[in-house]
Amino acid sequence: MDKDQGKTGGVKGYLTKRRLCVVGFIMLLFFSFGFGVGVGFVWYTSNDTGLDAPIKISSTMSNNTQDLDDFHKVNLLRRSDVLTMTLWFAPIVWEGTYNSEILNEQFRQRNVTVGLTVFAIKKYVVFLKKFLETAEMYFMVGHRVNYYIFTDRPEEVPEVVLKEGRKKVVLPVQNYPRWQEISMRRMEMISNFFQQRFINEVSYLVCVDVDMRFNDQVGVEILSDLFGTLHPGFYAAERQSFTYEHRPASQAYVPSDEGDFYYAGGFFGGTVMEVYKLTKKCHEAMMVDKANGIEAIWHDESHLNKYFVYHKPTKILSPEYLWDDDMGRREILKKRRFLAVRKNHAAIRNK
Ligand code: 5GW
Ligand code: MN
Repeated sequence: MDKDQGKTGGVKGYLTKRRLCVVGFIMLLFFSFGFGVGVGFVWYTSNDTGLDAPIKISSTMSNNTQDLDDFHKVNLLRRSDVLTMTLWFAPIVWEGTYNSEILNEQFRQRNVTVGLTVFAIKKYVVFLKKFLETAEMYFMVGHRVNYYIFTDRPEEVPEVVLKEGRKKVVLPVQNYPRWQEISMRRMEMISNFFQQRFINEVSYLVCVDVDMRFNDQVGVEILSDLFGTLHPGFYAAERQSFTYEHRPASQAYVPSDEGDFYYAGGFFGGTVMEVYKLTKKCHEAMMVDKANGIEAIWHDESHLNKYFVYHKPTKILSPEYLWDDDMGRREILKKRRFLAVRKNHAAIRNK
């Protein structure tokens, strides 16, 4: 009895207020170390070097919206106004989340060549001049670039003076009477030139709309195995409002409890191999739809979005990389790098 009492008394005596303070302080140190490692990890991954290791991603990771909220809070540490990393640890690229100097140096050492694919079918050749001129000012400055211009009017491709290390490749292709098909067939045509050109000529492909102009730097910070761009109309939207294809009969169908972001059809890319897999798969899905007499609500964009639900991008570009002043709130951006050109739909599309 005495012994026990003594022991208890000893513990009590040992845990004086002052000692409690010391223990508390040590525990605080311990926790802040863990916190520091956590913050360091967020910092490290959001400063993606562009030299990517392949990332294996579970498609169910983002189904818990509570997790998404918590994750958003962690990311408040990095840039207080925007999400800078996905639940599968893909960086989301905004101005202020990367270091151009370091990245440029790394990609220069690898002597990377970047392919930029663009389609100018029928009247859309009118967009090429501004597109190419501004790309010379802002796209992959200081790196090797091949422009791949898919067109049914090769003679109307404008002569634009290109800087050293940059060249233009005109790829004659057929046109289609329906505009939806012009847009959708891009997937097929890109995949068709994989063997013949891309695999031998470039490391990465960047696939974009032509009715656009560059307005600020778009550099190697975008490069990764597989990347997509947040659509300027949906970057702040909830999943329920994403305009995925909701009819199960379409190959582009995304169930209402799946999907992370709504991506723009007008800016995606990755390594030649990843872009090949993406474009081939999307094209095949569109052919199945066609045979079944169905066309996805937003055409190739719907199929791209479906693809990204099950093949998570290894990097995501903020709407800085595909902006439309008619869609989003301009104030949220520090840079508007690639802008939709206003078009007279009636005049341009139907000729
Ligand atoms: C697209 C819509 C209606 C009529 C014609 C077209 C069209 C698209 C065309 O006649 N020629 C053509 O080359 N395109 C390609 O498809 C362009 O690269 C264009 O950027 C892309 C997607 O079409 P957009 O840009 O009109 O679609 P939105 O969603 O940006 O308006
Ligand atoms: Mn467009």
